[in-house]
Amino acid sequence: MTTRMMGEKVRRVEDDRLVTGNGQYVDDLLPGALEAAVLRSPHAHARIVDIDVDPVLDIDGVVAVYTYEDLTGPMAQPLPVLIPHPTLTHGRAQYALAKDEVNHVGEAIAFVVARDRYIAEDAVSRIRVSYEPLPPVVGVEAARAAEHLVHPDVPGNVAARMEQSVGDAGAAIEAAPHRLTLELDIERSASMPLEGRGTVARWDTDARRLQVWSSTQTSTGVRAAVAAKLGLDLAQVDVITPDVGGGFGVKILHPWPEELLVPMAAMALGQPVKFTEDRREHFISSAHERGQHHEVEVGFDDEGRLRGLSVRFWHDHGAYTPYGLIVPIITSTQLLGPYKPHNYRVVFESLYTNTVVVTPYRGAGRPQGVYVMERTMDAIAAHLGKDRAEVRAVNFIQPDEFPYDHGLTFQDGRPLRYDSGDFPASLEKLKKLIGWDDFEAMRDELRARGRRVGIGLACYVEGTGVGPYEGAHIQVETSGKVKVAIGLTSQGQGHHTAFAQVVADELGVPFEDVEVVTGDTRRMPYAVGTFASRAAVMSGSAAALAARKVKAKALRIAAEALEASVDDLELVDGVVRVKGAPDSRMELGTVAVLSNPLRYAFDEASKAATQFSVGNADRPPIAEDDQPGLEGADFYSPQQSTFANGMHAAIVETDPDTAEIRILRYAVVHDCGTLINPMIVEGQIHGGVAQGVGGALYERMAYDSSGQLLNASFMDFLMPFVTEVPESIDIDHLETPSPLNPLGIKGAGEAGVIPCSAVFASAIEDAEGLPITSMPISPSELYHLRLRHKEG
Ligand code: MCN
Repeated sequence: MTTRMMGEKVRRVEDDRLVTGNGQYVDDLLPGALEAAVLRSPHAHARIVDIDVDPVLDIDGVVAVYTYEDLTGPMAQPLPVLIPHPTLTHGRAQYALAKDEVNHVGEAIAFVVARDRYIAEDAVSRIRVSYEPLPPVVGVEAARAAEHLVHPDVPGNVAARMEQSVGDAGAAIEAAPHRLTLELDIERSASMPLEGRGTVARWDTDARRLQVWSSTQTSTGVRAAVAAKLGLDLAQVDVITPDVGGGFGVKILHPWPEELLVPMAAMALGQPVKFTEDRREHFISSAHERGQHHEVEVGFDDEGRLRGLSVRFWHDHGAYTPYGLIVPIITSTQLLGPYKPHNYRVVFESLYTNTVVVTPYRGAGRPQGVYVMERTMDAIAAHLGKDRAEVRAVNFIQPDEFPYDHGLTFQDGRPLRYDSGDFPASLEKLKKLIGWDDFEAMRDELRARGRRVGIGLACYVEGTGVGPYEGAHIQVETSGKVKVAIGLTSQGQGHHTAFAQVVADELGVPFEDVEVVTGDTRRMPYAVGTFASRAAVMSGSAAALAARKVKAKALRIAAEALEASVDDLELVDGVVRVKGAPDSRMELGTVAVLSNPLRYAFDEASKAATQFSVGNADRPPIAEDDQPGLEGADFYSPQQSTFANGMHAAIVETDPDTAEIRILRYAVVHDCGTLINPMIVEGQIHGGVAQGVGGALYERMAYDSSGQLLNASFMDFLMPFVTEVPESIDIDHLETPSPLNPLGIKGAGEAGVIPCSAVFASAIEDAEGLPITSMPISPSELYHLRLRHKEG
């Protein structure tokens, strides 16, 4: 009996290499390459009057200096605005090097290539730029006031205004027995991968081929952008993604200036060129997210059942819109979570500010949406004096209502339709896991002893596994080993393990015989990338489909050789055998040998290749419509996203004097459909919760009114240490398989982070008895909130 690998807690095959320091990151590659450094704007908003690079040109070791004036063809055009949307009437994109204006501190102005990084950095500091400072617009309030404009041709700083509604929210709220209004804020944060952005490129002048290694979440995206911007044929560009030390969204589809400038310089100079971002550059020139201000109006009945919900929010988009409206659209559509508001109206404005651009950061707009919806649920419960879990339960979409259509449309115009879930069952599991029903007594008892403890919960639904497609190529080698090429890249999600599990089961080979290769356009040139918790659904499905194809072919070839019918064969543990006749068998490696019409026979005794044969004299022919080689590829393209869901709960204690916030317990119930590897999913949840703790309690981008980021280092930008994240997280899974893909999978990679701000707001509010309406809430904010309430 062979072990089924799907659903097993298999240890990650990639980890030994990584934790023993044997990973290979971009900066480890092509030692001796020329190194680049970037001159970045010190102003949040300014016109560039003049750039003088002369003082740099004579520096020994400086090889080239580029400014906008040196860019030609497509490189002189703005970077693309990805994912356009009809309501994005005023989308704006930056240039690879600023043309005549800078719109945030950190925007790239000049690119210096030198013998080493020290020389490049020194040279950068000697470029003279004269600026004409312009008034900066910092934060949502200043953008709305529109006293100054970020882009002079964008009235009111409004990149886009979008509205969607179902039913008549206004009338329903008016007619409801109870009404509430809330104002809720969430501040800017950002992904902080250990490895920043990095690119190295080499141009082969003779072959006219460009090789690029990039720390990216999408090799094919970099390839497409580099080819288009540098005027190359796609086939002239290979992009290879080695180990990546985290991405969390910041390395997805949109090309960064440096990703284009490095290959451009490598081609021009005929020498390899490398750029490795430092931490400060990551803060001021990559991407941020989360910053939004929300106004909520809700109408409900005596049970807490939603009658109507109206949400208006303002999204701080930063200086440009590289990803169109994807983040605020996700907030606006996925805010509803597991609930049925019946009448819903959402309006948002996306606003330009002179700050770093917004691109999707793990969770992408959902942490804000969940925070808004769950704060609303808590407010309803408080207003009615009801249990917070109960109020949620009366609003749940029921298990027999799937597929459930909210009546909203998503970014691509398709309806937002949930495919599966069982919210009441998840809530019951969560309540048990955290001890919800016993908590009240415990809280009262601790309070009597002067301790402040509180419990909170939050529910969410997350669209995952977004299309359009993903593929897998599988090749069985003559040794019987199986190579699986997946087009997307891996940043630590355990793809090499998980997809090997899928293929081992689907093909019928030992897990140890399967090797997964990711992120190499030479191996799989057609792919989209790793984001939106899509790899398991997309590449998992593609790997299963490709494995089924290869298995069918193996059985066809083996059937000829064994003189059996395909229906009588099975492929188990890497051996094709006739069911019920154990001696009638053939190793999969032998099938691979037979699949090749041109081959040597191998003499076991002399360990030598003995007999060369062409054609099919001594072997059964491969079927007429088959192709040589025991290999095959398949692609998976879904009709719509799958919707994962989950619920988190936390128990916190706040110090009555210092306002320190301690997490006493944390529990998660998660439903990502069929689990490929529960240990990986749990690891993803742990990582997500750690990130969510940061977002809820510590991390914020502290801009001053002139647009300077005051905390652009790990000394000042507080991230949780191991001492701040929960000591353990209790996790329970619910598996409601998705009917939309062959394995029933839904995504899991972002789930951990999504409800954290909502959970901690709920728990701290419970402990303190004070309304929490702005996140993050650090001890000092809590302390000041207490003071304000005492005074007020
Ligand atoms: N998985 C599973 N069973 C399921 C669903 C998922 O075993 N039913 C496994 C998958 O096989 C995969 C992992 O869980 O190994 C995550 O799968 P998935 O939800 O498809 O997410 P992706 O692989 O597409 O990863 C993207 C997601 C996102 S959007 C961000 S941001 C993120 C994240 O993953 N960035 C990460 N997790 C990260 N983890 C690390 N270490 N580093 C990052 O940069």
